[in-house]
Amino acid sequence: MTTKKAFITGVTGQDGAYLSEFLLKKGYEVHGMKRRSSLFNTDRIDHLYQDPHIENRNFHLHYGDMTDSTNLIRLIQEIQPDEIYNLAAMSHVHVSFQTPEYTANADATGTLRILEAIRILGLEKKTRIYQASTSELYGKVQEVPQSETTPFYPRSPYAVAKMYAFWITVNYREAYDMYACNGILFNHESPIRGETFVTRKITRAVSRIALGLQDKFYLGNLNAQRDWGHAKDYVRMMWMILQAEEPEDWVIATGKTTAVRDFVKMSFAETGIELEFRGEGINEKAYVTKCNNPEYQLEIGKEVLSVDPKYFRPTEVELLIGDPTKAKEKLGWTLKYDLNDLIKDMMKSDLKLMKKDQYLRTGGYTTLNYFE
Ligand code: NDP
Ligand code: GDR
Repeated sequence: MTTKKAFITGVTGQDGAYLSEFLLKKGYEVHGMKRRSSLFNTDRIDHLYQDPHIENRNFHLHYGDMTDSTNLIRLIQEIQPDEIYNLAAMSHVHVSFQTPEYTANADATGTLRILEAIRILGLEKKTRIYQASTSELYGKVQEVPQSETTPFYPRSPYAVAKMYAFWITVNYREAYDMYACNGILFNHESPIRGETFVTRKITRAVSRIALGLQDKFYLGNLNAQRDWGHAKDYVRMMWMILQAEEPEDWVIATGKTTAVRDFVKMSFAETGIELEFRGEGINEKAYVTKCNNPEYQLEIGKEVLSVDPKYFRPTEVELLIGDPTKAKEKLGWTLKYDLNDLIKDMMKSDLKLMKKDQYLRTGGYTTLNYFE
């Protein structure tokens, strides 16, 4: 049996790292595309790295960028992948309001570049393509829960760019008979989630506050509701989507939704700290009402969270809740993690990380001043 080759764009991101690990365990030869950056940006995949001097490697990294067609064509020509997972994107919804043109270039036109590369190279019959679509396409609530037939109403430059990527993927599938699929994935998180997405921002801040490294933190819209799953479950589905007999588009979600405010309460509860929220809108704050863990010395009544309107978005997505019935029935989609498991996993990891920070501080190694 010949080894299957996968090409992953966005290999250094949360999903790219979990997917690489998953495909390597399945026996794939994995090729990942990373961007050149002035600092190392491979933290999430360093455990998979293989020295380029050893023979028979099965994990390869290539420099590239979604905004560079010739680079993408050359890479795909060299690799001749059986499967492409197009995960690279400017993936932060709030930031996309500040960098709308770049977001369109990387997320929308970038997807077109991959599809065109396949056509130019005549790989339509060989290469299957997974496009990282998103629940952000649903945007302004039209229907709940949201399924493959719910109309789209994108609410950010990111979502509009991803909507183009969704439809160009469908169009190339229909026009050129390509095996190209959209996975409409709802929010999925993990201990390696980017630090500025709300779940990781919360689990990091809660860990630091519990350990006395920080007094309080600030969030935006506490009422937003999201259907949060674990990234490990979701990358498995990316692969299953490309193993289906026919190329289709799929909603992947847990079917449950939770408000940002409740995610905060649940994260604090992991450290034995209970909270009460008082006030409304921009005046809402959270205070400690109980501290059941002797390891953490938080005084009752301490204010640990305020709202800062700078985190509000010009147009917000208030409620996401997915209906994964199609994936459950046709692909056998099952979840290994629920929200409690996810928060436990993230809190355990961030507490460990912050304890390391605490030890470094105590030892006097917090900041290395290169300019002294
Ligand atoms: P991350 O932000 O963690 O990772 C994004 C990846 O894309 C990183 O490897 C990043 O590189 C890379 N990248 C960004 N811009 C470019 C570019 N111009 N050229 C090449 N690479 C680039 O995202 P996730 O792993 O969370 O998400 C993966 C994909 O799934 C994204 O497309 C996202 O929009 C989509 N998605 C994510 C969901 C989620 O809840 N996580 C839900 C639905 C869809 P670098 O490390 O150098 O920044
Ligand atoms: P989202 O994720 O926009 O859903 O996009 P994010 O975690 O950024 O926001 C979720 C909700 O929390 C609210 N919120 C805050 N968000 C951030 N980042 N920071 C805050 O301080 C804060 N306070 C409240 C937001 O307003 C929002 O309602 C993610 C990304 O991974 C996308 O790439 C992906 O397509 C979608 O999930 C599905």
